Amino acid sequence: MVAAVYASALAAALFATGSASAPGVSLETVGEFAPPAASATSKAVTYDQNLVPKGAWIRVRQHTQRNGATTVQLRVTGVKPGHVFGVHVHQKACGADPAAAGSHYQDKAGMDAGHVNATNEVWLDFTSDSHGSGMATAQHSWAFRKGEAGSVVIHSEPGTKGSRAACFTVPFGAKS
Ligand SMILES: [Cu+2]
Repeated sequence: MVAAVYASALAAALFATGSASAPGVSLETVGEFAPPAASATSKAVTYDQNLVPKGAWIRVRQHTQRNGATTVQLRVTGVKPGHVFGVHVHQKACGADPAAAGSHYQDKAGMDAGHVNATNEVWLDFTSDSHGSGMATAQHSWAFRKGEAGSVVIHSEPGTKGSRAACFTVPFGAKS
């Protein structure tokens, strides 16, 4: 009974975000993490299997309205339980080298505290539950510039201090 109620709620949510008549950009990307050597054909690379084991899953959704307002949703399963992760949208696609994803995507470019924050960047920090699942949502009034947002990087710590534990290539869409 509980499962049936949950399923109907999920179907309603999918219908609301997946409507063909909705203006703007709607994107959903799903991946299964693998270490770099095994991920030549995967979009999801783990660099730290203690935090993001092989076989963990990630789903990223983007919805950008015609006025530019953008929502990014993150869902992960199979990561280390009870851990606080830092997550940001980065500029480039993932690679075998954790540095391949480049810097954070920013609405207005700058390296000071006035630019490196969750308002000017897309932060999706989350704490995994006892089963290793987690989710986060970020909402902004601005849209991505075309081709300048290419991945979601999962870090070992929240905020900006953690090392890169995993990366998921997501070709974020620009406002049409
Ligand atoms: Cu980051």
